[in-house]
Amino acid sequence: VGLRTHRIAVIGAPIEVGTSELGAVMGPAALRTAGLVRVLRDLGHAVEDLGDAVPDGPAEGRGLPAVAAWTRALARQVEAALGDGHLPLVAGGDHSLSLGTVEGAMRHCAVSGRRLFVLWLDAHADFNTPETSPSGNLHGMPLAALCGEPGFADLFPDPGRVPLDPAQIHLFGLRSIDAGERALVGARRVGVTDMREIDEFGVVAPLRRILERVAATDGHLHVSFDVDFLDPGIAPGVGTTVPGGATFREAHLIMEMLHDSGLVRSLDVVELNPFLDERGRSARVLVELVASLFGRRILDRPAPAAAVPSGS
Ligand code: EXY
Ligand code: MN
Ligand code: MN
Ligand code: MN
Repeated sequence: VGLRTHRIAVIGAPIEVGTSELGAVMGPAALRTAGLVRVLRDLGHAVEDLGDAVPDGPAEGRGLPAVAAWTRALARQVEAALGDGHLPLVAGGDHSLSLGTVEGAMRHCAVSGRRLFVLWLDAHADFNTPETSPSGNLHGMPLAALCGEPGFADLFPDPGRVPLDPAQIHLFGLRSIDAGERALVGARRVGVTDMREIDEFGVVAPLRRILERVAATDGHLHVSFDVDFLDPGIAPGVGTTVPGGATFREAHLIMEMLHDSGLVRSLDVVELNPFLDERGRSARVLVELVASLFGRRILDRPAPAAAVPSGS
């Protein structure tokens, strides 16, 4: 598979109001320092670094109004970048930023007519509501909010807003879920590939099924990559580590399969906390993985067809 070049719009989202652990505000700077823009340009992509987003309204405090200010700004910027034929790459910042990025992709898809699919690479489900959350941290709630669950009126005040269909979401790498969100994820029939399934079947078969589903409708795949999807041993720079995460090679293979699918049209890289990192190690691992998602190859020959029969 030849390398597909893109016009990539890098947007920093220095947001940490969604969590109680400070530091993710420095995530965009750390990713740039680790060479995020350079590696993409070296691969031949046209990369525009649009700098950091600015919240649309007051953003003090850790409540819904602050997150709503970021969401308005990011939704507008992502929709504009997509409309301009770019692939928005939003570098965070805590996972509440995905309220804006997914909302922006939803608005674009409503115009383009493509179906939006969300691949959520994360140790967590991020499907809590203010009622079910054990922490009150909004970075644990973005998917519930996007799907129109109760408690988020301040975030999406438009009564005519069409919520994200939970069946278009696939959680991948799940290994930490709270009781309340577990009930919701089950009731809403959200797609899930947890670490148990990955341990038993590897990443190829589950991911191939997801990609075939997206390809069947020529959909828009939005990838939301939470650092804590990775094992803390390779990525300690995140505030919500959970043991038993993806190895570098599992994550690397996922990125290469995503590139080869040609289906990724928007990307978030979230939750990097440089304050908890070790000499930029997690930032560098993330940049390596993003490079693989955008076509960095070991050899130029096409990837061998996996042994797994398609649709199995
Ligand atoms: N489920 C826990 C909570 O809701 O507080 C932990 C959430 C961690 C969220 C990080 C972004 O993935
Ligand atoms: Mn441009
Ligand atoms: Mn998350
Ligand atoms: Mn997480």
